[in-house]
Amino acid sequence: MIRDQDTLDALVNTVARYVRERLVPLENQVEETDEVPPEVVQEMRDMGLFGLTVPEEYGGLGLSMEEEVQVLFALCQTSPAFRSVIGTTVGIGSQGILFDGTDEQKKAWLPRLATGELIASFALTEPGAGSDAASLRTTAQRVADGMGPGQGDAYVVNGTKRYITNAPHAGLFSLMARTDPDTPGAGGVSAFIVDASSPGISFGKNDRKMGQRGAHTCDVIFDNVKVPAANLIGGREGQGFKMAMKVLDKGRIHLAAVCVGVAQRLQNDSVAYAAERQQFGQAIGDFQLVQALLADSQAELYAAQCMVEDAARKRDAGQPVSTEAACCKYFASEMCGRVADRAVQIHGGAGYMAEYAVERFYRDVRLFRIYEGTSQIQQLVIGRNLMRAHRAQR
Ligand code: COS
Repeated sequence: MIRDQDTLDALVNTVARYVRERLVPLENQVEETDEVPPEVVQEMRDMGLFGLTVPEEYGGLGLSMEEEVQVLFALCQTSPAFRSVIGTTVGIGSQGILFDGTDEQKKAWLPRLATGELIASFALTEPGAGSDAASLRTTAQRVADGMGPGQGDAYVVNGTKRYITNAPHAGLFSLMARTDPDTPGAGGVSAFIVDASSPGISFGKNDRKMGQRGAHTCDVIFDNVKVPAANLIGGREGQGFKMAMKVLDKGRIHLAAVCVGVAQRLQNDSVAYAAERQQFGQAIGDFQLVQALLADSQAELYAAQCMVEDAARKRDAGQPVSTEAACCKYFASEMCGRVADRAVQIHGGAGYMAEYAVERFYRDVRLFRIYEGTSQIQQLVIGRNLMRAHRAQR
């Protein structure tokens, strides 16, 4: 946690200026080349952005969730691909190690994540296991002395993971695999830290996506990959699914903050365009029907921001936030979709043209309603939690 407000303000202002002056001018280049320039990745390392959520004792900034979302509001007022550079490392790829890892695992891996030397990816989804994550089929079979005589036991991993963000750049995977083939569902799943350079790992082609060019996903194929038993997260089998769910609870607040940042950028562009574009002898922003579009977006944006800040504070206070996280992800991602739609509408014909950023954002934001749990999964989580809480009370 950053202890004084001035230091946090300085960090947020530095990020905001970096976005404005450095990243926004690169957006078209990233779209055309499908690559965030390597020098930008290095600048993000130098700014300490890879270590936002890693505790100070492991070399990071150790931001609280409330602080993290403030940084994200600023960082995400540009193409989501830039956030993706650090997204899995500060988020879903590393947090399981932080929550459930042993001291040795934290010491071995977190410092290199904090500097950005290693990129972390979260490997849960499979060709046959998307929303139904507990049905995953990748196996990890324990073999005595599997690392070689006297080198310790190994888990031998076989299976395919799909749509894995940052996989082509990853140094490590937080991998969920089935250690107990006789226990179907969540109970048989364990979590591992897997060195991405391990023999037997291969990668599919980069996926061709609707948007978010510059952020890369692909299949990861594990073919008899030996993982040291010491890399079983937390040292206990059968805990991997719960770890993934805890990681996603936090990830969903993180992603909702991303949606707020992107929606703010869309709103800024829309207001600027409405003030500049003249029709019928006046700025279109002076017409009440255009103002109504802006007002709807502003109200929703403000609501989402308040939700995210509230959920982050509750999480920092140690309260369970599974319901709040799902509410945030659900509302903020749907909000962002509506704001993007209105932004295109306000821009009129220009909004359909590639030379305006809103056309690109309109495609980019579609993913927010899908990954890290679809809107329908968030509804299901919220509804189930309400019913459970009610029954537990009675
Ligand atoms: N925190 C801690 N533990 C949790 C949890 C949470 N948020 N959510 C569930 N668990 C635990 C449950 O308590 C249960 O443990 P017990 O059997 O000991 O009680 C176990 O995990 C299984 O939970 P559940 O029965 O709810 O699992 P389901 O198979 O019904 O799945 C959903 C639940 C659908 C919510 C889950 O599969 C999910 O989130 N799917 C979406 C996956 C996703 O977001 N994919 C994106 C990939 S990453 S980009």
